[in-house]
Amino acid sequence: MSYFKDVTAIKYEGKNSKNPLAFKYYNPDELVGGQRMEDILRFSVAYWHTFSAEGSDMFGSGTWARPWETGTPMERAKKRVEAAFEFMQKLGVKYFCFHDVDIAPEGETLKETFANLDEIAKLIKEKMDETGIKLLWGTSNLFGHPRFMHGAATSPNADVFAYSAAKVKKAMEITKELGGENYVFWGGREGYETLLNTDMALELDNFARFLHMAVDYAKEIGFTGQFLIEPKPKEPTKHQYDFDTATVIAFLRKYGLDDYFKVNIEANHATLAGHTFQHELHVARINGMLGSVDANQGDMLLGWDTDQFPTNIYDTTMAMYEILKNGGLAPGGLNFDAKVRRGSFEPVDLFYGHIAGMDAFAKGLKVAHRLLEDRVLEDFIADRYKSFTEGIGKDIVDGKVGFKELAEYAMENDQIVNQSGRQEYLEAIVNQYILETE
Ligand code: XLS
Ligand code: NI
Ligand code: NI
Repeated sequence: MSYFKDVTAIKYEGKNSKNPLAFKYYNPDELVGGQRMEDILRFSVAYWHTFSAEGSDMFGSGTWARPWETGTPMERAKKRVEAAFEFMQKLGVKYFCFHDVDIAPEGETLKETFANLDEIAKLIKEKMDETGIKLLWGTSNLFGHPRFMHGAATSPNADVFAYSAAKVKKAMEITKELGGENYVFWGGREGYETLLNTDMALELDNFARFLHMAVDYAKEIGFTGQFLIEPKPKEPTKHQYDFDTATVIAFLRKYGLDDYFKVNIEANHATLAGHTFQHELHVARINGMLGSVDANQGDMLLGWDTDQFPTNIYDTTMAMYEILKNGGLAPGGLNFDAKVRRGSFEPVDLFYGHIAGMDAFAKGLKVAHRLLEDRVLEDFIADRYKSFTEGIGKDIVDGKVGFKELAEYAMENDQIVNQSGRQEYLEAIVNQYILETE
């Protein structure tokens, strides 16, 4: 059974191709800085948006009516596996990610839920072995079901905390079984609506307890994948505890968890937090915490998580700039946590969305590589801060002076001369690199 009959394997045809089902920039075997593009970019397909979701929104039901979504919940889950692997093979993406509930339906009891998961995980394993497609990360959905109305690890209800632990334990076991290279914790409903009913201190302590238990259990079962926390500032709760990268790092350090976790940066979550995608990547990188990326983009005019396919080349360029400076993302990758619009309801739109995103990142990679090779921003920035490499600046950096010495120095040097930051000049150069890169 084929679900994408009209589509054959997507090939690289180069920038002059007019074929919408071909890559214009993404050429997996092409070397960029001596490394294969595919190995740098490590693209991944998100199971939930691409195979499980139905295209519903707050105002209307699903529009996508996927041909594999027919029959009983377990029949649908099995057909979804078929569709997923056919899609990923044709697209030429080597990784995928899932939540427990994306792959198998919940049963009446937790036991039944786990049995469903085991059955589908077995099918997935067979497909993985057959195709060589790998699991970038697994996770557990701790936000969809009504039982998580007040949160999961930060719920005021200890039974929910226990239930959540059971789900994460199982999802970790399955992730390990499938050779998952990472495990993600996105906060879901870990946050609050009002302090009138919330013990924030206890909720945060409990959240940390939960994550410590996860670390302990990973050690116990020998799961060696990287743990990732995915920051997000709003949705579903008004105040999400994992607001942004800086907040997450402070939390991890406070609770002694920073050696075990890195962050999974999602572009749309960055912009919802009032940051650029690059800012979040940069904060993670300079703290040694950049683990993986949920590649998507938001809409400047909309205040929610629209999870669109990333097509903005300026953003992908600056993202790849940070990723290259980070020495890549492995064992993380670029996971398309992105969905086609509700009106893009045909299965072929899934290809168009991914191809657009892959080409945008491939182009961004090439531009970023050239920017770095030519040290365009590097040299400018080094020069801008050169006052800290000599004289009084060096003394500051070397810890040789305090306020007293600095005051004495300032008395003698109080006619300050500054240099231009040259923002527009630099923006023009970046544009030139984008336009000139083949
Ligand atoms: C939701 C998140 C979610 C995580 C995985 O906004 O992006 O999809 O990536 O739970
Ligand atoms: Ni995400
Ligand atoms: Ni999102």
